[in-house]
Order: sequence, then structure tokens, then C-alpha cells
Amino acid sequence: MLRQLVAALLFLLPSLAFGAANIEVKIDGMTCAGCVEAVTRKLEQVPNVDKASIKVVLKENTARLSVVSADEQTFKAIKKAVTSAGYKVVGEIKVN
Ligand SMILES: [Cu+2]
Repeated sequence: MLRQLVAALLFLLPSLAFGAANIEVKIDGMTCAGCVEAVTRKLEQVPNVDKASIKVVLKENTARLSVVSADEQTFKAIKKAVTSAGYKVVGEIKVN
């Protein structure tokens, strides 16, 4: 009984700890509006990303967006999307 309870808590914990959030992703290698568009298009394809919230700011080399779940799996998918567009995520993704 206790074991099942602990298992249920461990299962629930990640969804409680990582809720919806606004995040900031620093991106290296963007030089023009075409880069911003390429990154934006890739980010739109990532599950858990709110498409309407994506804003890539060239001047600051930053993508700001909302995610349904700010967990490691989502961050990994975002990094992969940026890489597949030909750019690179610098440092850790910042949760606001
Ligand atoms: Cu460009």
C-alpha cells in the first residue's frame, strides 16, 4: 500500500514541479531576419510549445516562448529544433 502511494507520488511530482512557463533560449549564429524565421518555424514544430507565443529577437539572440510543460524533455526538443535549423542554443534555458 505504501509502495503504491510512493510510486503514485513520484509519478505525479514532475507534472507538479514543471508546469507551464515562459522561457528564454539564447541562440548563437543568427544574423538576419531569415535566421529568425528559420528558428521560429522549427520551434513551431516542437510539442509543448505554444505556437502563438514564439518571439525570436535577433538583436538579443534570444527566443522567448511559452511551454505547456517546462521539463527537461521539452528543453531537449527545443535545443534539437534549434540545432536542426542550423543554430546553437547557448547556456541553460531560462525559466521566467
Ligand atoms: Cu540569416
